[in-house]
Amino acid sequence: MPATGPETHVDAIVIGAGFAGLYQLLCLRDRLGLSVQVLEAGDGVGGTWYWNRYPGARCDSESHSYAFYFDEALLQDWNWSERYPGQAEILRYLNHVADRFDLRRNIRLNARVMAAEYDEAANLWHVRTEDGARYGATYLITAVGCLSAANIPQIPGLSDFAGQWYHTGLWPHEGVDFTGKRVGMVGTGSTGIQAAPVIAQTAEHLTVFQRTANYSIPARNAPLTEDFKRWAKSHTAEIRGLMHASTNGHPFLMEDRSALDVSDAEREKIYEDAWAYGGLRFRAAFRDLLTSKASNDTAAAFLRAQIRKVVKDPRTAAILANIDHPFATKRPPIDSDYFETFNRDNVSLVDLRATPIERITPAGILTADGTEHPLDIIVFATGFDAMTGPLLRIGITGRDGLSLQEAWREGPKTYLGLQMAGFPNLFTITGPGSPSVLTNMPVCIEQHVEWITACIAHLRAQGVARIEPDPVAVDRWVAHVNDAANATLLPQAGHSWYLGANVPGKPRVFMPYAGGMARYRAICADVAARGYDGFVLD
Ligand code: N01
Repeated sequence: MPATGPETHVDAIVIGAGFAGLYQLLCLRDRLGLSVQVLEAGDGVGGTWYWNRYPGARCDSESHSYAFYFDEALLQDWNWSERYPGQAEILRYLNHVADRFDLRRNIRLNARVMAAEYDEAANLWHVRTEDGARYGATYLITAVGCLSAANIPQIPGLSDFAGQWYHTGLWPHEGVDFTGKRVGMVGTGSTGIQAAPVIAQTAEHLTVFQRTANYSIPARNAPLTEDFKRWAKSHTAEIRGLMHASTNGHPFLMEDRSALDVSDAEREKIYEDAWAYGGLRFRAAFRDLLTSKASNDTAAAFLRAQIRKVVKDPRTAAILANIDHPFATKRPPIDSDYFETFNRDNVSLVDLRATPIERITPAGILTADGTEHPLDIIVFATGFDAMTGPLLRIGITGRDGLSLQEAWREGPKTYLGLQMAGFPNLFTITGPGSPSVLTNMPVCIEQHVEWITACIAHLRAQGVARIEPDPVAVDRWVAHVNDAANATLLPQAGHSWYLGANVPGKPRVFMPYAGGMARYRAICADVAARGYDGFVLD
């Protein structure tokens, strides 16, 4: 592909070649017969799993559910090795999917999209990549993920640091050797909680800088038994059905009981069992953990007590258990020996609430109490400019020169998380306003891709040139997204990335749809069945 030259015309451009982009390509090309160009910034497919190669990177969804379910033969042929799939295994899986369905011939790698502009007269999206290549397409579909724009904190002095620093989401492919190094890790979200135990195994010393203490539940990862593998392969329809029926797209349903309806002893036993079983299923132990503060308090108390039981040094345990938000109002991490790691001699914890970071010096991190923590390597496990960041960084301009930045000045406004008013024929897979990050992502991605594919098929069958949402429908959906969040405890974690609170200056709006995946799926199906109600087709 030449670095510059005439515009290449296709029916559809897909940005990104992770789970979403790969499946969208397959559907548009093989099911609808469209010409499709996928543009991918990385030099390989895999999206999240291409970029996030930090130590300990592993999915929190169980392997048998973290997969495409659209093709039975693919389900039967692929073998997962552990209860939770590691980064390298998921990347192998996505490469297998790309090869199996002959997807690579329509994917351009190392092609970061720098601008996408809608041309009303031609009804075309003009797309430009970093190297100057130009494309034109009727349909533009973003498959850029929700957690792909790294949030690197603006801490004074970083450029003077004499050692190396890394963000977990942009991890070097050759890996990082921590042997004999003094490592500082900033951030204790899902990523930091996965990385710390692994870094501690080789580092001379690991200092964890914690701003917000976090709950975590043991993953209990283990190799899958042959029995389980056989069971999963012979129950794919049942597993798919469960995932489609559940709130979060996982293959288990929430228990239909309140945490307040059982005796203290029964509740303790239920939590003990859920702790021993491990993983995100803990959250489903009672139906009202995210809707009743009193119920949530019981889970929070249990989880804080577990931290105190595991961590031997009482001062360290107190800092780790000093959690300021209800359980699961920030995305609940699951871990392999996270709290146990603080019992190691080569690991220490700094409480940034008591002593915030003042600056980074050439030799390490200086905290407000005047202590300079000497470091050779800093790992920023500081998360992402979530959901809106990946879209805003593309440089999207809709009708009449309306930039996405301008349209979303007060926060993201979408209809169903799928489209924005003023941006005809632009579809956003797992966009803000969809359940996305609150779910097991492949389930949510398959639903979005299939809805978009059916929608484009409808437009073509009916000879419709354009689709975009009615601004009234957008306002109604934004209000509904807010109502759904406010019906839960989720907005109570005031510093969560769900609210955009982790990025200075970002509007505080609860971004994902908290009404549940099953309900969302039904709403989308209903909208389509009623002739794309709320959309303008012309
Ligand atoms: O990011 P996070 P993440 N100074 O934003 C801290 C998914 N995921 O990469 O809470 C000091 O959750 C910040 O502190 P605070 C999953 O959806 C999935 O861990 O803002 N600290 C927090 O502790 C997850 O939720 C999987 O006060 C600073 C941490 O950095 C999402 O990705 C694995 C700081 C960031 O936590 C993001 O997780 C991993 C600063 N200036 C991730 N800025 C799997 O399923 C931020 N922090 C495998």
